[in-house]
Amino acid sequence: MTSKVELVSVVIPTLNEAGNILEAVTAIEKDLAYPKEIIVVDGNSTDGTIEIVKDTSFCKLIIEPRLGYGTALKTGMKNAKGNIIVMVDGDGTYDVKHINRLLDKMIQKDADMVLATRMYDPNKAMGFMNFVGNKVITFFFDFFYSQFLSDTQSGFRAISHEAINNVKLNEGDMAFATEMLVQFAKEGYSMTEVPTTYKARKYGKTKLKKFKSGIEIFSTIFRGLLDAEMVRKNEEYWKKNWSKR
Ligand SMILES: Nc1nc2c(ncn2[C@@H]2O[C@H](COP(=O)(O)OP(=O)(O)O)[C@@H](O)[C@H]2O)c(=O)[nH]1
Ligand SMILES: [Mg+2]
Repeated sequence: MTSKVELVSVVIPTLNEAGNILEAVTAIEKDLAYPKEIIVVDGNSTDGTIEIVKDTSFCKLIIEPRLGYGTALKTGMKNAKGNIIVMVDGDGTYDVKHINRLLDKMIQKDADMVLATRMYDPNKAMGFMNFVGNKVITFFFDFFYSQFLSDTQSGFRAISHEAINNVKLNEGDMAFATEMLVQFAKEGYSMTEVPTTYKARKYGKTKLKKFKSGIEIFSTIFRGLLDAEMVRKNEEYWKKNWSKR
């Protein structure tokens, strides 16, 4: 439950995003209507990203030399002071102008997480393979965890800091985003969406390894179910046997 925005910590992972990062952080600094801190977690970029971030007066820079999207976000979240964390990529693909929509919806719905969904984007900027992969993953996730999300792979989210502190997150790479949803669903935290638009990457390359991440994401979804099943069986076992002690 998040009934009030006290401070928003925007956490942005970057790895060689020199041509994208300034536009993203400048837009956040300008458009985010709530009290904020902007934390960039960089994986030792070699293209000048670090210098660009240092030159802004409004970003906190953390260097996380251990590679991985999830590892970078976890480090950023650990250092975040806000009661709400917004995570967003530093590659200029998400429309950060919509950041207030996430927070407004969070308050309006008293939600624990709000995701920006790219599935209603009129420009359909997502690549075909990413779109299909996302749809399949989202179908399985919604079905098994009784949710109604349309874009489980969205990396633009507002999250209750308290809720994220209550769940255990182990994935170090792209499956981190799905693991978070699995853990939130299992804990009964509420998740909802707002529509956003999406742009193709203008500079640099994606770090997503589709096959490797696909396997990791599916095993995260199924591992979550095995755990849930085990908990349910344990619970049944104890209920049945408690009185026979
Ligand atoms: N610090 C850090 N950031 C990363 C790493 N891998 C990806 N990122 C950043 O995480 C965001 C998402 O990665 P991206 O390559 O765009 O993945 P895609 O959106 O799935 O294509 C971007 O801002 C990347 O720069 C990493 O190992 N370390
Ligand atoms: Mg990207």
